[in-house]
Amino acid sequence: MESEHNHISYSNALNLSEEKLIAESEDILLALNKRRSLRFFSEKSFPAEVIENLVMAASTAPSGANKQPWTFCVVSSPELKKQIRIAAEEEERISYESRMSEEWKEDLKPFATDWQKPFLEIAPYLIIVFKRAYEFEIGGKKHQNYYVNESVGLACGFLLTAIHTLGLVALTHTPSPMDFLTKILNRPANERPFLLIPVGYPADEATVPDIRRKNKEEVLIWYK
Ligand code: IYR
Repeated sequence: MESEHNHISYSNALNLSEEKLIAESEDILLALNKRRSLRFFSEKSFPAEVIENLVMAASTAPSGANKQPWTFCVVSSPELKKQIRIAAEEEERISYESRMSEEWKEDLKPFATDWQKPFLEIAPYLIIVFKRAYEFEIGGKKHQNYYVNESVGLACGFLLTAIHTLGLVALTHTPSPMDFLTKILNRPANERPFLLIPVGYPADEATVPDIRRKNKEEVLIWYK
């Protein structure tokens, strides 16, 4: 391939046999199927270096034109966590009282959620993922990013998978609206909050809703 741009050779060769491919893919399914969104966290913490590695693992996700249009803000300060909880609960209280439809609240009944979000203070780390709609070029001109929601969604998927792989737990929390995070974390105009992800260990008495995953026939259609 002729290109004025440099390409480098690629290899991730494991050369697994077909049997190994099947066995290992089953293991991946079993492992990922154990992931659950947790709302009950332990106060127990772990080294910040772990979070940094997890964030950088997330940042390996594919993105439109490799713009990597994300910023991961990690909050461990108790004062900031408290501010975030107060602001999130205020928005959530209004949402549950007047913004969410009856149908929506009915759909949420199995999860037993309400406006109260104590996990925002209990979890040792809150990762607030911001999407970057555009970048500021030198001189202040705006340079648009591409497929920003898809890219940041993928990075969050990588992050959740990495967290789960360590036996840690997380919640994909979307207090709505989320602009309070822009203010509290003092983020620039090109960034918008995308997802708030508390990370930690599950509380000893943690429970999760008894829900089921769709089966193969419901999610997979073959065109052979
Ligand atoms: N943001 C609210 C409501 C909520 C909405 C959905 I869609 C969920 O899957 C879960 C909760 C809250 O966090 O309670």
